[in-house]
Amino acid sequence: MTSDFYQPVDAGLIPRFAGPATFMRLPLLTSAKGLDIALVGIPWDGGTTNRAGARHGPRELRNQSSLMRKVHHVSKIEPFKLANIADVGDITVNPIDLMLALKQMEDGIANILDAGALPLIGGGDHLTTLPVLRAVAKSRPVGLIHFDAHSDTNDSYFDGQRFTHGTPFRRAIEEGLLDPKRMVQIGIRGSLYSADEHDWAKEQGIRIIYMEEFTRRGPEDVMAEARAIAGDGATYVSFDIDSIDPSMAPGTGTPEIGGFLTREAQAMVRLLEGVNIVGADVVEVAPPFDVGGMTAIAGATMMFELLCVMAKRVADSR
Ligand SMILES: [Mn+2]
Repeated sequence: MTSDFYQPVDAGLIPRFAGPATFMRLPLLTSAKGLDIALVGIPWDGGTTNRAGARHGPRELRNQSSLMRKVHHVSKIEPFKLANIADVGDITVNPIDLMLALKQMEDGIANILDAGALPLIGGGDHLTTLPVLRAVAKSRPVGLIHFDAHSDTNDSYFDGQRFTHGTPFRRAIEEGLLDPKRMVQIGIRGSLYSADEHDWAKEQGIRIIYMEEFTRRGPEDVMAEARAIAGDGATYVSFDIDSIDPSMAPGTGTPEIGGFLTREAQAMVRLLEGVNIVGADVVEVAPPFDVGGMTAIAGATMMFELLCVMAKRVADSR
């Protein structure tokens, strides 16, 4: 089958360690015009409350994504045959001016959407998801399937600061970007600031599936519920790498033990097949805390898993 779609550099001709690193070894474009899915980096961690470093995530995700091949080994999905996909580079973000950075991220994602492509983002800390949602959910609230150790629905930090990587989903609900009744958070765990920390989220109608419940039920059962919560409507998928156990993904700002195995996370993302995904991200990969690139390869692999289900949906909707 021949195709006019962009293809990764052929690893049979040019070895994986050669050449400039782009997401999935795809061409680097200056615009998303003509693409179905745009792979884009947001190198910014200005919302991080503790250990910074996710600003370096996109570059290392690109590097490790050179290990991805063309065909998914379980679903046999071939994303680069099903959809036109390329790397559109990084959104330029001011590392000092938080409010300006949020505007730059929103505008950058809006440009991708205006070109007719779906964004698949390599972050960046989790506050990057807020401006992304401002662009993606501009015309209507969307659902959210959210993998994370943390709910990220706190109100504020440091004497009233409302924009941090612990607050994006509270802001997004307040701004009408997310329908909390179509939101599910999976893998939540770790010590809390206070016993009532998740009460606000639950009062909004968010379904929180704590790690202990996931362990009891397993990926198939949990994802059947997640798909039912998201329904047929437009849904965003946000994957925080700290949902994975730090023994497998130590390079992140807020590690919490007792997390997903990488294979459990992969199984869950595969079960997103058919969901009406309008954008997705992998966030909080912080290379300064990584060990031998193992967190970045987990992140790059999750991006490939997401790319497969997104490309399949694009092709099926054509
Ligand atoms: Mn998070």
